[in-house]
Amino acid sequence: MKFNTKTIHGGQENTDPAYGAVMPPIYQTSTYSQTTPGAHKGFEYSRSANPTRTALENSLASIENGKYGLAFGSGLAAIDAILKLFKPGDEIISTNDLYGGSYRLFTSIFKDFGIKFHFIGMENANDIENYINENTKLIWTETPTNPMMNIIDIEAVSKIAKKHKILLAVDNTFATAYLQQPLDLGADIVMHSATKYLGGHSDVVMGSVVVKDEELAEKLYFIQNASGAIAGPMDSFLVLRGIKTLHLRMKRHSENGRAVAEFLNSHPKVEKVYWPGFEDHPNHEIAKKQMKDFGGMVSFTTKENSMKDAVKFVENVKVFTLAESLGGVESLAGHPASMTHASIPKEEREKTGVVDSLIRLSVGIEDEEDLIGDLKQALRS
Ligand code: P1T
Repeated sequence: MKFNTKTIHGGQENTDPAYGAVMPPIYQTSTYSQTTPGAHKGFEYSRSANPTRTALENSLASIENGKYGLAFGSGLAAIDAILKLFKPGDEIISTNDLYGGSYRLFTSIFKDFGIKFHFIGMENANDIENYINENTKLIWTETPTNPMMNIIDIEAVSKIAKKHKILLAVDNTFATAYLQQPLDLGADIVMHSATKYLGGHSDVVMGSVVVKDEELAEKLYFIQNASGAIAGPMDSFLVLRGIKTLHLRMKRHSENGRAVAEFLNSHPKVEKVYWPGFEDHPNHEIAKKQMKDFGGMVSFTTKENSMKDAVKFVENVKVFTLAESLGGVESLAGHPASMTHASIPKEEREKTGVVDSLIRLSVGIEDEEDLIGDLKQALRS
């Protein structure tokens, strides 16, 4: 099955054995009747499994070219479950440019449980080897990174991970399986904030994890059930519906993303635009190699280079909405330093370029002219 068919049918055989409903019903139930203890129709309690969630989990596994999908109550709950694979004394090497909430989870929760983190730039994959020792268990990457749009070479990192028998996890939130398939490039775990492009309509908070390896899947399933941060049936239905148009939306997000990046790049008030589609982006060739297109996320700074100016810009947009999050059909504008990345200490985030004047755009699927017109007027004011 090709990707554009998988988004609609992948893993969806027999999702409603009762009536043949084309969309899997929302099984809004916590429990399932049994005829004698242990005798049931495959479901016993909705923390362990729920048919609507299972339908979504099968779809997730299918679009990521994995075997096993797991849906969690949020992207951070998904990351939390992955990190519970490890124990005190283990070390994790993470990209230093990543979602602020992931950084907060690593440094404010798992560090206290005895896991050691190394945050490093991964634009040159070979740099990772300098941080590997016998305690290293996981390499954590995001690509493109949030919010600096750095590109990490998944295939190159996976070779290093395999050589040292370390797991490689890729947070695929910005690209989605439409643009990039980390498991095919050698990653062991692919994770999403499904809140974003997978859901696609800014109406649900969810996380997903997909793997190929059965033993790893069993460990993650055990954590999902034992810790309990599952996705609910209504939210599972919404994300499953979102995935059915993922290929159409991502194509359009990428077209509008390109138009916005090129417009900003030629604007006299704009200092620097971060978008991997530019030929002078440091890892443009890798982006071209591992992604189908460059997506709808664009970050930039203005020549004024001040916090005041950036804040004024995000206050003045009208078609774009000033809001946290990304990946919905509507365009959003954000100020990472005070919003999504406020939990990273200023000196740490500034090392990676998340300065006070940085603005991040999630370019939606509206008409390109309206989006550019809006950016023009906001830059003018
Ligand atoms: O918000 P949640 O569903 O828990 O997902 C966390 C998360 C994980 N990974 C990446 C790359 C993310 O961007 C996020 C959430 N990000 C935002 C809310 C944001 O505006 O960047």
